[in-house]
Amino acid sequence: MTGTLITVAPTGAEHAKSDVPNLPVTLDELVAEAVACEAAGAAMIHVHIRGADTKPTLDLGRLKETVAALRERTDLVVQLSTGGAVTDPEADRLRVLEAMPDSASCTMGTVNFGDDVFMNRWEFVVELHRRMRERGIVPEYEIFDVGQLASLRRLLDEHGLPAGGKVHVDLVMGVPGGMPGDTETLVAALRAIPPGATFSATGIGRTTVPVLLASLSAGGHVRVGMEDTVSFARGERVRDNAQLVERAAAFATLAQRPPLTPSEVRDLIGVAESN
Ligand code: KMH
Ligand code: ZN
Repeated sequence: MTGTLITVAPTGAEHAKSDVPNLPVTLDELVAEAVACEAAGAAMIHVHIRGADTKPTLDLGRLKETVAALRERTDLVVQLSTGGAVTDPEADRLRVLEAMPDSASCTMGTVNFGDDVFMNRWEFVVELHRRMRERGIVPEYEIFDVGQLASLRRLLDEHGLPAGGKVHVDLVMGVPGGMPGDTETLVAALRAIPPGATFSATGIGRTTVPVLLASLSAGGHVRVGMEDTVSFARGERVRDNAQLVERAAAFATLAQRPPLTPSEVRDLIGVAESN
């Protein structure tokens, strides 16, 4: 069995800086967190950016600047979110790819998202997949519910393998409206995953630790970060993203599947070394 890919998702689009003062929202804060997370064992970063007003943005200039800064200061595989915030229009989400990250998220269907709806129409998903392949950007297929894995199989059958020729999935568990974050559901999802695909899992909120342990025990990889939880333990707020990565790295090492390096992860998911 291989080592563990640890992805850090440091910011997300949901938490407000006013509620979570240690959330990295400026470029300097993001890069400082990224450097610390790489030192703690992360190999990939899943990036949402914020504007000067600290609100989520998909501004292309800022995205390009972010990709460049992360490449300059870290060796992390840089993955941009095309999910954005639930309010982002499709055109803006597609334009994210023009920032030319190593990888980008590609959510495989529409899902209720708390009190909101995270829209991912079939035609939009196909267009994301097509444009990523054209640009050599490796997708991470984000799965919020088990049925979305059937859509992934359909996508691969009808439109072929992604750039890099490998299929990597991230199970995002515990979103209110999506699949629950528990071992039984993770095992059910694995039955539906395309053969040969690699997978990560992340659990939102209090499902973070159970999902992390379930994924490690099932041979999977993990995503952690303040996008997914701002609570470290009952009654204890997260100190910073590196604290979550350190814990994931410790669990992975205990499971005898220590953290993979960014270079090993490029090989695992099919990102070209030159990116
Ligand atoms: N912020 C969520 C609405 C992704 O990054 O691709 C969507 C999300 C998924 O976080
Ligand atoms: Zn995200």
